[in-house]
Amino acid sequence: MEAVLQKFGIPSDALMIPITSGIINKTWKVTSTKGNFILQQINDHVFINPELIHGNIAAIAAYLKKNYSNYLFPSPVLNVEGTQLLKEKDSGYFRVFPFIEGTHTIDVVENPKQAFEAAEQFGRFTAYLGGFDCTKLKITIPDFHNLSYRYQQFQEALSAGNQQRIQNEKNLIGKLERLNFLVKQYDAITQNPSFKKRVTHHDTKISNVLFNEQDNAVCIIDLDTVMPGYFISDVGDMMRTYLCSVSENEEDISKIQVRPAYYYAIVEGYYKEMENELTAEEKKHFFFAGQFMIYMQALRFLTDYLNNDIYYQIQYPTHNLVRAINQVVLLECLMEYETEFKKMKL
Ligand code: GN1
Ligand code: MG
Repeated sequence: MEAVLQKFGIPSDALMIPITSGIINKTWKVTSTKGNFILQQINDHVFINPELIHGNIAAIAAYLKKNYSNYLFPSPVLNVEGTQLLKEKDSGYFRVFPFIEGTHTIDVVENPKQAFEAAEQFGRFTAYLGGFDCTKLKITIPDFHNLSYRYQQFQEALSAGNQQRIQNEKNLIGKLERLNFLVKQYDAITQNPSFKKRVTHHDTKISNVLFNEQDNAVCIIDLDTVMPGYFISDVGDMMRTYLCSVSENEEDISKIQVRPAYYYAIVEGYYKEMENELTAEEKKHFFFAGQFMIYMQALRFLTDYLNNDIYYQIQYPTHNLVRAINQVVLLECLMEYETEFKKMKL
């Protein structure tokens, strides 16, 4: 690590504190006499070609700088080789971001204002990049939010996965299978010309927004999965992570509830930037966005559990199972609000 820091011009005696909210890459806050930074080691099992991420970030940064010069976009720091991405022979890919002073991240949304602010930020990102040809972006993870593909991976896990785990989780598996009408609705969207592909963040969880001390959102971070996509990915992941007062890691399912005020805050924040961009057909699917993302995440967590935890970082053996159950409960809670939320004129 000392060698890595030095290659980014950071003194090797810097203090490194792990940030554990992400479950793919490894992240540290680095405090040094040269300033504060965020250091990341990219998970190159998940991101097979990290160069693609940095090509995307550079293209977007250049567009935003030219067209929205006041937009705060934390670009990675250059290393001694003059590149953003450092490849170390034995330990993989590293990059460093400037730490934006006076900001912090949160892990659960504590008030509707935070939900509004975050939704506005992610909406603004897509809206500002409306003139950027999203097909120029490289696909950093193929089929990332392709629900059909995720369902197929789930089915593969059911035949080739850990037999004991499959046996024990029959009920949960059955529940997810009965929800597969959501896959059909997703497939219909992919065939519907009224659904547009736009520059999509694909990871709009609340910890990917930096807030200042007044609880105002300052900017968004984590552009690793920025790719062409549907708005349901970003809006859906906001619902998945802002509607409930506890995170996907909560074991006590009695704490999993949907907070209507946060739903309305997401609509308002996102609409502030995107109302004129979305087609009427897309607007009709606003509620579906939440079902789509929560269902996909439940499938992905359970698939990983059945495959013996090869994808997500876990803290204990049943962690992915707990996450999958949590997401199914959240999905059921959301579906109880279907009639109420769909009354909102969108
Ligand atoms: C992963 O590591 P993190 O938190 O940025 C995952 C997301 C999931 C999320 C669930 C590349 O994101 O898709 O929604 O975990 N990212 C990847 O916590 O798989
Ligand atoms: Mg991420």
